[in-house]
Amino acid sequence: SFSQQTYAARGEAHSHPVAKELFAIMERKQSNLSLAADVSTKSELLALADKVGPYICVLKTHIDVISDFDQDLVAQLQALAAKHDFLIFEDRKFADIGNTVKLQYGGGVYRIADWAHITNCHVIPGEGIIQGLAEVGVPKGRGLLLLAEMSSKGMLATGAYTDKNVEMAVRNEFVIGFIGSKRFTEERDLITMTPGVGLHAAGDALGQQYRTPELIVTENGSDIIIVGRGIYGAGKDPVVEAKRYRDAGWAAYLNRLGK
Ligand code: 5FU
Repeated sequence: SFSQQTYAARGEAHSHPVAKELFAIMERKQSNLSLAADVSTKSELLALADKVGPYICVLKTHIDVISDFDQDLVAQLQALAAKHDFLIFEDRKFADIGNTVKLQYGGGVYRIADWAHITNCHVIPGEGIIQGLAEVGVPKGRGLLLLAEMSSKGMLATGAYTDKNVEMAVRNEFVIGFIGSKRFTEERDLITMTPGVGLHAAGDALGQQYRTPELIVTENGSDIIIVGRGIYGAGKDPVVEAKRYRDAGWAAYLNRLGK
């Protein structure tokens, strides 16, 4: 199983450039932690990314919640990604027909494909969404995650719907993995990234549910933990918390390998 192999070995064997780079970063930094940086201004986002950058493999953004977004923000994020050696994942959750998502991914105010190494989509419209995104993303060397599951209470991505995500991921080279809670397939080395990870609470008032790095990485075989408020939440020192989650995620990975 890919879960029994090191990130380094998986990176060397991988055919997708984004996955290859991601595994290499994880190994270099000994980190399978992604920061969900859900702050609402440019200065807060840049300050948080600069502080926590040394401890993460991926910075996950919701660029449309930044009230003073401009192209300089993107340039500065890219500079921080180079400085601290992490990838940028815009958690856009595209969900429209192929032709529309092409416009949304490549253009508009945000021009996501120009700066996000990774983005994601729902497959609710059918496989054309992947084809539309691929037309923009493949020439730019980007990668896509499918939302095979979500972390929130009562979410509807289950059973046959989740299975369809896995089938579509296996046959589309642009897809590098999933958002979900576990490893889904051994057919290609598809990466699972898991949000809803926290050591601080069981959930929030709006349906979020938190599980531990041990459950997600050691038991379920997921590859990357995504942590937001557990790191930057009220009263927390983001550097202290990022180190804590980085260490917990890496220990869970070493346990999985039996080391
Ligand atoms: F796809 C998903 C999902 O199923 N659950 C999520 O929580 C994405 N997320 C994102 O992860 C969500 O939009 C937040 O950006 C982040 C979780 O943040 P938290 O502060 O750790 O709860």
